Amino acid sequence: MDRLQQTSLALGPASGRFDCHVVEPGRAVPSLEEDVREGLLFAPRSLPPKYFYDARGSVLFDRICETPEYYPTRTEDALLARCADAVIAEARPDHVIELGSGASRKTRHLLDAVERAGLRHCRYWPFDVCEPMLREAGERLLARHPWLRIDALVGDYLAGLDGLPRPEGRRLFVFLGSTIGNFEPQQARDFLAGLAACMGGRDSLLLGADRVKDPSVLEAAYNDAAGITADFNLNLLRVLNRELAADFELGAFRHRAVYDPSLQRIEMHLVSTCDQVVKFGHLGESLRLEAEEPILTEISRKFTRGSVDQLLHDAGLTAFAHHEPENGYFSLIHAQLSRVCHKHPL
Ligand code: SAH
Ligand code: AVI
Repeated sequence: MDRLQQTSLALGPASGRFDCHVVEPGRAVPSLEEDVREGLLFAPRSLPPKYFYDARGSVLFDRICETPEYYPTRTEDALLARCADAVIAEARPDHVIELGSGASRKTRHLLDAVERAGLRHCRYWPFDVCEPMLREAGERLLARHPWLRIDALVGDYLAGLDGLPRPEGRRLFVFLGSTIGNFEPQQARDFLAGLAACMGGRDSLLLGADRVKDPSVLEAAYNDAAGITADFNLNLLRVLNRELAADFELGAFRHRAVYDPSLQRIEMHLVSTCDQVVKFGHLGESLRLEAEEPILTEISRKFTRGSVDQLLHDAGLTAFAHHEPENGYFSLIHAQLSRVCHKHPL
C-alpha cells in the first residue's frame, strides 16, 4: 500500500468492508489554473475533460448513460453481461482494479461472475478522481455483494499509475466506457503502456472501446434531446466559476458535438454565442471571446477492431479475446502483456 494515504469512512451497515485511499501522484500534473493558462487563455482553446467530473458532473454523466441516444453504456452493459463469465474464467482475479470507475454500474456483471466462479475473496479497487461518486458506488455494490471488500482509490490517473496498489495475486485491470477514447492517440498509448508497466504475467486488462459507425448515430449520442449532455458540457463553466472565481455566464455559451470522420472522433465544444469578456478572479486574467468562438472540451475517439488492436500492440499488450455485439457498435477487449501472450496467440 505504498504511497496510499488512507482516509476513514463509516459506511453504516457496510462499515469495515470499505476503505478509501488517496493515490499520491507519481508525477506532477498541471493544476486547473495551469491548464487554464495553457489551454484556455489563447486560441485554439481547450481544456482537459477530467474537470467535468465534480460531484454534479459525475451525476450528469450517469444521467447521460440513461438517455435513449447514448448507446455506448447500454451496449457495453449488455456485452459485459454476456461475456463476464468468460472474462472471469480467463482472469481468475484476486483483485479487480477499475480505472475511471465512475458509478461502477457495469462492474456488477464482473462481480456477479466473480461470485458465480466462487472467487469471493476477490477485492474490488475502483479508482476515480471523483470521491463522492466512489463512495456512492461503493455503498451500492456492498449492498449487492455481502462478501465484497472495496478499497476505493481517489486520484488522477494521468498523474501516473505508479501509486496504484500492487496487491499479491492475479489482477484484472478494467477500463470501461471507452474512456480511452477521451485521450489523444499518443496519450492513449502512453497511458496503456504505463498500465502495462504495472502488470505482471498473470494480470490482464479488460478494455472497452466504442467503434466507428454511422455519424448520425454518433452525433445523436452526444446531442441528446433532453439536453443532459449540453448540461454536462456547460457544467465545466460552473467548475471554473467555483474553483477560479470566474464569471462565465452559462447562457452565453452553447453546446456543440460534431463527428469528424477524418479523425474518427466526436469533438465537443462550448461555443461563445456573443463577443464577451470573462474574468478569472483568482488568476487576475480575463478571457476575450468572439461570437461563435469554440472551446474544445472533449474528444471522443471511435475505433475499428484494427485500430484498437494496434493501440494495444503499441502499448505492449495483446488482445486474446475480442467481444462485440452483432452490430459491431462496441468492443470489449481482454488483453495481456504481449511477452506472455503465448498462452493465447491471436
Ligand atoms: N467507467 C464508467 C465511467 C466513465 S466516465 C463508465 O463506463 O460508465 C469517466 C470516468 O473517469 C469518470 O468517473 C471520471 O470521474 C473519471 N476520470 C476522468 N478523468 C480522470 C482522471 N484523470 N483520473 C481519474 N479518474 C478520471
Ligand atoms: C467518459 N467518456 C467515454 C464519455 C464519452 O462518450 O466520450 C464522456 C461523454 N461526453 C459526452 N457524453 C459522454
